[in-house]
Amino acid sequence: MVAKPLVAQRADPETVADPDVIVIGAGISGMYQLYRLRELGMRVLVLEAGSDIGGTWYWNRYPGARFDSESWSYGYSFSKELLQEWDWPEHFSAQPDTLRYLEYVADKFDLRKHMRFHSRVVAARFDDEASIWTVELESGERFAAPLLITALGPLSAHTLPNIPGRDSFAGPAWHTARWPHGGVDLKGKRVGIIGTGATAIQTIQTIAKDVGHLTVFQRTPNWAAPLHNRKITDEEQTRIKASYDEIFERCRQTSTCFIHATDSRKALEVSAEEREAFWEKLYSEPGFGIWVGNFQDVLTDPRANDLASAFMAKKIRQRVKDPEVADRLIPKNHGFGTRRLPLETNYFEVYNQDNVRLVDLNETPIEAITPRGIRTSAEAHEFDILIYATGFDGVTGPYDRIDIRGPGGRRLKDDWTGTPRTLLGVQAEGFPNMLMVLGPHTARGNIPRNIEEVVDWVTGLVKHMREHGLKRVEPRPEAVADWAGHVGKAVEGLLFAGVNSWQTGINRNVEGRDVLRVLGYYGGAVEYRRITGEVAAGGYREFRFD
Ligand code: NA7
Repeated sequence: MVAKPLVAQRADPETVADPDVIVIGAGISGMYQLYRLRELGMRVLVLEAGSDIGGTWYWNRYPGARFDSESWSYGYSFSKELLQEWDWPEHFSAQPDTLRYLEYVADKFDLRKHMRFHSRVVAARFDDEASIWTVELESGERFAAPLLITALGPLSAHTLPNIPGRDSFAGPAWHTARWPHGGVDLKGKRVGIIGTGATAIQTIQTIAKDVGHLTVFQRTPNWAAPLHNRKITDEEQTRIKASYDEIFERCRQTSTCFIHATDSRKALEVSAEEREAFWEKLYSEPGFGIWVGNFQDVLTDPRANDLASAFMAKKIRQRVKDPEVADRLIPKNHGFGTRRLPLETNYFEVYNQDNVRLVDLNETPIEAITPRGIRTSAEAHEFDILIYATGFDGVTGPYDRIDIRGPGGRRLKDDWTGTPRTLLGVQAEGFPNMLMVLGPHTARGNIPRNIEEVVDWVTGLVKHMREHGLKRVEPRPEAVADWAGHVGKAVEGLLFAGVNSWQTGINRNVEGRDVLRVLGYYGGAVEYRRITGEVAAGGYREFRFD
């Protein structure tokens, strides 16, 4: 017997009570998935833990939060009208503007009336006989639908540091992904921050000028390159709006969906002068060019990578006055670009300020968080405020936090203790009628571009089912095995695959997440599009339908 879905507790009379599809998450993925499914005439219920839309841009309100994609390559591309209506204020948009953009989209397309907020999903069960998913919220409420689409985001499961005494700190302590909506007054305060990833770098460079004193606790330094952000002028705005077709076409042609295409030359095959000149040029240009538009061998050949790392280390030494501090800021355990490259604005110069101190946790590890601050092996640091910029349990973390059970009680979390098994990253093996947007093994880069492609593809699959009266979809085991082989092959030779980071599934704050895993499809977005396009054109033979 299938649990009858409860009526969503919302004032809006149009709230969907008996959905065809439940979408979990109202971020960029969930919003667009809703839009597309609604076009098919389906009743869609979106369940969202937050109090409003926005996902990443709803949660991550820390000072300095912004994306590293060119704004005009980041927004949704599906509506020409929207593209013409929206003015991005900066080349790399700050979080408040991005959230304002998403709110504009939600209003324009009247998306919220299908959404239920404050609705954190904690469990999802599949009734094998009836082919119905029932999801349960934290509140105990339940909703049921034949199809479940997870739009959880790869970086939504934030993690706190597993340090003794963590909860004993007497003052306010914030994870960057749970930054208070009203902001935090840091003026004149003694602040300690743990972490030096992309988030911490944005936070540190933004707050250093306001705080009384800032102490940065660094376990692993990261390579970082200048963002070179600036305001978009009126002429640029006009030009951008006239060029959207070309911009998105360019994104379609690169393997990461950024506007930056890998250079066809090899670092090892050009002269030292040519190499240096190219790197100087990339270092002076905005965005991810230096990472994904670099010589083609920089992320695959250790010798080329060493040269690039040496160039970046030289830049850090030039920018940081104290040579010892500079040395601590230079990564030693991974090469340039083998972790997600943070882009920065005067980050390294912050360490020239008198009110900023860098504590290298490799020299003096943290022993405990205390009521007054942080105690390392060397000393006790006292703070008014603590900031945890300690990252996320990437890609699989958001799935692990929901008790997802397929036929016979099969638990997704058990299946995914190691590298997940999926078909095209859109379905997990053994979980019928559950489709994923940006789950493991899809191409990732300039995220909204990847999202639009996956959502369009998933929508095509759902449309196919509706047109053929099909009630159930699951991957064929042999197709899963083929895809697993392909995913494994695609990552071969990529230097990042051997380096600890959220991208390789490592998070030392989460039990069991200390083994390298393949969590993306690294054959590039062009190849991913080709393969998924062929599967659709072939009538989805890799899937079994009932
Ligand atoms: P990241 O890149 O995972 O960074 C987390 C940082 O926190 C990193 O420097 C970690 O050091 C540090 N960390 C985590 N736990 C601890 C403990 N227990 N002690 C000391 N230091 C710790 O997350 P971000 O939020 O910066 O960025 C995530 C993505 O968001 C980013 O890639 C962008 O795509 C947007 P570690 O490196 O593990 O030694």
